[in-house]
Amino acid sequence: MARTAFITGITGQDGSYLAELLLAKGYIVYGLIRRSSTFNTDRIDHLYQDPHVKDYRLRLVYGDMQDGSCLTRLLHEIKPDEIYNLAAQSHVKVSFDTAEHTGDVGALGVTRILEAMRTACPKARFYQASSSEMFGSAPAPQNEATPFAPRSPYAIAKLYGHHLVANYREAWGLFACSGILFNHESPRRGGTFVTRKISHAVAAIKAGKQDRLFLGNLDAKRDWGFAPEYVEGMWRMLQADKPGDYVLATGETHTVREFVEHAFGCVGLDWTKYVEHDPRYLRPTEVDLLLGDPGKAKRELGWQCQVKFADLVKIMVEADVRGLKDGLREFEVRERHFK
Ligand code: NAP
Ligand code: G4F
Repeated sequence: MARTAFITGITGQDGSYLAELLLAKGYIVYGLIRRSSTFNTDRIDHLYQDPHVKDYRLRLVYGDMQDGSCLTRLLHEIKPDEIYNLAAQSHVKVSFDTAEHTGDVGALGVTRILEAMRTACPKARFYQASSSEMFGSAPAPQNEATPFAPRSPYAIAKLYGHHLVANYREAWGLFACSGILFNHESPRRGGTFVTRKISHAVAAIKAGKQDRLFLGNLDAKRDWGFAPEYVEGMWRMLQADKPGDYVLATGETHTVREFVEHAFGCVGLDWTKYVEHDPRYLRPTEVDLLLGDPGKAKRELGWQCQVKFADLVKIMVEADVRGLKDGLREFEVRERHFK
């Protein structure tokens, strides 16, 4: 019988890749979507309409991480085998402006879904989208044993969720895992995260549609990987013999400046002519250096990333260049990337 997965955050970057992966493996996939005034399912529309996704195996259900009774009802009805909790207000800078909301969704939302699972489907397997942001100012390289030192309301919300998962594992015996994922990107990355902001701007500048790119801190260092590989790691965590926490990362770190240099270099432009500093993109507290040690995931899950920094930049810039050249709109750029 087909296995059933429930994904929160299915309309986001990771949710869309994960849905694709699970459907390809024959799962029935339930995705939680929010009511919004304009439809925001563009990252998964190709799956919803795909004739190869037979028998309506992708099923979208309305709900919200802020609505615990809805989550409880849904899990009672669906009784999934696997739950992937990817929903969050995921923008670090925005979390300083919307701290309460970010905590409600990213921290209390985890309580709501774990409580729903405990009563409705305690035998299910649970994945929590924890984040390398939780390491904050902790010295690098960071792994599962590194003490956390969060530097934003977003990171603190994630840390609450992370500890709660460990508690529900110990207290109630749930099969619950946290993936401590370092930054992962793709052509489906939201346009206000720095990598996609850069790749899109490079394409627009090359096409003569934009003349400058305003950025904040160019010195921050991140461990950037390729999102489709990271969702494979999430799935592997739930197939393991026992639940645990795992770092997924490339094991390399690069500055934002290096990303900019490489991205402009992909189209033969000198970035210094186009990039300007804008203090509005600075954060009240910054995470200066993230560099992950994915050794445990390699040893225990056989997970290892293949796409490294230079290839990632190229994939993203080329997707945006193609998208603009063909006059594609945002969702069409993403869709083109599927094919
Ligand atoms: P994303 O593109 O921003 O997607 C976030 C998803 O959460 C969207 O589907 C969004 O739905 C949903 N969501 C937000 N608030 C919600 C609510 N109240 N109820 C239900 N759904 C809600 O994020 P992503 O990059 O795919 O990341 C997935 C998860 O991994 C997030 O939890 C993020 O914090 C975490 N994470 C990401 C990275 C990374 O580098 N990408 C690294 C570590 C951890 P709408 O479309 O309706 O807004
Ligand atoms: O792309 P960012 O906004 O990602 P950030 O803050 O690292 O968070 C992402 O990764 C986390 C994993 O570590 C996830 F948990 C989280 O959900 C999200 O996906 O910023 C990266 C760096 C920062 O240091 C920021 O200060 O880029 C710097 N930056 C410089 N100029 C900028 C800009 N960031 C953005 N968003 N916009 C700029 O103009």
